[in-house]
Order: sequence, then C-alpha cells, then structure tokens
Amino acid sequence: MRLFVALSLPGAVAQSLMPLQGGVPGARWQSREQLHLTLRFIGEVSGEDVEAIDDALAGIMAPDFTLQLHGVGQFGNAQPHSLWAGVRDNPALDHLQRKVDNAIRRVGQPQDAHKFTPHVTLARLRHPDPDKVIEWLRYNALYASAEFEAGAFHLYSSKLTSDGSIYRVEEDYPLGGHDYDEADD
Ligand code: 2AM
Repeated sequence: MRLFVALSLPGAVAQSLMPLQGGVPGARWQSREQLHLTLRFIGEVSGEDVEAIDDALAGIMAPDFTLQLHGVGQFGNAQPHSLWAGVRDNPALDHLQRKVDNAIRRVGQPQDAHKFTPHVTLARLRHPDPDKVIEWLRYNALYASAEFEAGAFHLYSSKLTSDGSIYRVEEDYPLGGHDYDEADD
C-alpha cells in the first residue's frame, strides 16, 4: 500500500481553488476531491507496517488550529513539474508536521529528505510553455482562501492508475489535544 499523511480541505476551500485551474496548456489539473495538503509522504509499505503507522499516528496529541491557503508557486524551477497553492505561515501546522514526521520515523520508515513546504498541488506539468507558467503564477499570486479549521488529519492511500493517482482517506486522527508546548521528541 502506498501511503501518505495529509490534511483534507473543506469543500468550500477546494471549490475556491477551481478558478485557478486553467491557462497552462497540457497541465493535468487535480480534481476537487483529490486536493489535500501533505504532511508526510510515506510510500509503499506492507500490511504490518500499516498497523504500526496507524498506531503511531493515533498516539499523536496536538491542538486543532486554523489555517489559510495563500499565494501560488511551482516546483521544478526552470523545468516546472507542478503548480500549487501555498499556505500562510502557521506554527501550529509546522508543529503537527514535526509530530507526524517523528511518529513515522519512530516506526522505522525512512526519513523524508525534503524540507516541509506546505502546499496543495493543483496541477502536474510535462514540458509546459515556461511563459504560460510565469503568467499563471502572476495571475494567481493574490489567491487566498478563507481561514479554515484543521480538526483532524488523515492517513491516505494512493493508487496509481492510467488516469493518474487516486487518493483515498484510510484513517482519521482528530486534533484537539493540549500539548502545544511539549517537546516534539
Ligand atoms: P506533491 O503533491 O507535491 O506531489 C501523494 O503522492 C502526496 O504525497 C502528494 O501530495 C505528493 O506531493 C506527496 N509526496 C511527497 N513526496 C513524494 C514522493 N517522493 N513521491 C510521491 N509523492 C510524494
């Protein structure tokens, strides 16, 4: 099973991203149901590992918090491969991400070498016209969602199909614990 940990988006927030989906020929836009904010990619794991991961995530106590999507960006620099919406700086989100990362590492999953850059992927690109990407970034730079509540995080599975990946929520983990000041490790 291919897994990752993410926040889901309220319907209205996902809907607010729909108008951004255009203007870059050849982009593969993510459907509204597939939009999410990844906290930690895990990758392919065995059934036994799924249980250990589920237990570790269920043990996380962290407060719920509000967040806001804000701005857009691309990954890939000179060869952009994805377009995304960003997230306004949010210490509670970073705190939760560290907790999730620690929990996943403690059950023996390999470290994720990438620095956490919170984002919601909107499109995957293949050899896009660089001018169109620049235009898209400029045109959508002022995007901001309403503030919304993260009251839970989720374990997702990712199934690769010929039409792209299909993401499904496998488990929910409520937020609302009271350990914000506790050390992360
Ligand atoms: P992305 O949206 O920036 O591509 C499921 O694939 C989720 O895990 C995606 O949101 C993806 O981020 C994220 N992810 C992080 N690292 C990944 C990796 N090495 N392979 C696939 N997905 C990864």
